[in-house]
Amino acid sequence: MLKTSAENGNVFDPRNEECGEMDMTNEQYYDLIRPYEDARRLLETRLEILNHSLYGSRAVCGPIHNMQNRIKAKKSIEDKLRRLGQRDSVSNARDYLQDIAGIRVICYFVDDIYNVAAGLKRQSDLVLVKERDYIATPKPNGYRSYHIVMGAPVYCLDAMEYFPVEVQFRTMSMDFWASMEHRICYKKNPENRERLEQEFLTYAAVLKEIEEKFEEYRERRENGWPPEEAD
Ligand code: 0O2
Repeated sequence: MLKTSAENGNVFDPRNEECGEMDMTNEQYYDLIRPYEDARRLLETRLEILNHSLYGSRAVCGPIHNMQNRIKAKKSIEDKLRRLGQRDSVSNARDYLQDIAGIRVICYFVDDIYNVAAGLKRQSDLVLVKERDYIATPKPNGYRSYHIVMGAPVYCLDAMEYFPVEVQFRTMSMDFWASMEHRICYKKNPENRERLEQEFLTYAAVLKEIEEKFEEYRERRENGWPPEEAD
C-alpha cells in the first residue's frame, strides 16, 4: 500500500513554524497536476483496451458505455485541504489527496463494473491503493458506485513514482441519480433537506429496480463472455 505522510502521522499544525509549508501558486499547481494527468491518461488507455478486449472480439458490445475524466481544479484542491485541516501547499496536496486525477467509468450492467475493475486490478504494474464498494453497501443517502484508487507508474528520466487516480464505476442509472443528487443535495444545504433526502432514497430504490429489470434483456453470456477456449 502507498502511505501518505498523513498516514505516517505528519499532521500539519498551523501553529507549527517548522512545517514551513507555502501556499500554492498557479505555476506550482500546473507543475503539481502534470504527473497526475500522465497517470490518468495511462489508466484511461488501460480501460479502453479492457473495453474492447475483455469480452472477446465476438462480443456484441463492450462493458463500458462512456468515460469522463477530470483533474481537480486548484480551488477544489485548496478547499479540500482546508476541510482536512491542512494548508493548501503542493506537498500537502500530494500527501493528503488521492483524487487529484479522476476517471468516471459508466458501464451498462453491474457485473460489467466488477469485470472491468477486476481486469484493472489484475494488471501487475498498477497498485490498488483504496477500494470502496458502495454498490454492495450503498451509502445511507442511497448513493451507489464502486470506487477504487489505483497507483499508476509515471516514469521520468531515471525515476519512477506512483500517482493515484480515483476511478468511480457506475451504471447509467447510478450516474443519473448521483449527478442529480450532487447538483441538488451533496455538500449543500437545500431547503426541505429532510424531504429531499427521503425522495432521493425512493428514487434510488426505483432506479435500482429498473436496473435489475434491464438485466433481463442482456445478451446471453455465450455471445462473448466468458471467451471460448482456443482449439
Ligand atoms: P466531488 O465534488 O465529486 O469531487 P474523500 O474522497 O476524501 O472526499 P472518501 O470518503 O475517501 O472522501 O471518498 P468516497 O466516499 O470514495 O467519495 C469520493 C467521491 O465520490 C466524492 O468526491 C463524490 O464524487 C463521490 N461521492 C461520494 N459520496 C457521494 C454522495 O453521497 N453523493 C454523490 N452525488 N457523490 C458522492 P468529492 O471530492 O466528495 O466530491
